[in-house]
Amino acid sequence: MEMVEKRLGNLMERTFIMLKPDAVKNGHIGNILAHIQKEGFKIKGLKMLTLSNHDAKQFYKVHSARPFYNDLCSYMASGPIVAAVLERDNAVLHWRDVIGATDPKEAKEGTIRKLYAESKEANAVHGSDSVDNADFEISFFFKNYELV
Ligand code: IDP
Ligand code: MG
Repeated sequence: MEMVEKRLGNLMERTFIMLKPDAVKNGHIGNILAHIQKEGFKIKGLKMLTLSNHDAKQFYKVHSARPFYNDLCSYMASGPIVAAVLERDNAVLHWRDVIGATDPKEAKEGTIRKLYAESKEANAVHGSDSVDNADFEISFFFKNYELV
């Protein structure tokens, strides 16, 4: 039994997510957390905070050459966000499926962005795009003792 648990444990993966300022402002925290739990994710860390512009720029520095970078960083610093660490098998890709395309107009029915996003920029949620980036993003927001 212990062996089986160990092997199952190894399949678990973590991803980093945010509920962006539009999702918080529009009162979607509860619905999105319910969606997360319905999809079988365990919440390993959770906090609400407001990013400074400087922190947003650090977090999104991979996008610093993209034309939307400055607007995106100001937007992400414009109001409270919820940051969370989620765990399940295949967490990174599964969360990307659950949230849908970057532009809510292109997101499939039933995805979080289709349900709750305002626009391509104010698109309700963030999700890490790889396991390596998830590790960086988790450590950007959470100390080890803040993860259960
Ligand atoms: P993703 O969040 O679906 O991974 P990325 O391409 O990594 O999308 O872009 C990061 C974030 O930058 C998006 O979630 C969105 O908020 C914003 N963004 C991306 N493309 C555009 C754009 O063309 N116009 C405005 N904002 C954008
Ligand atoms: Mg991305």
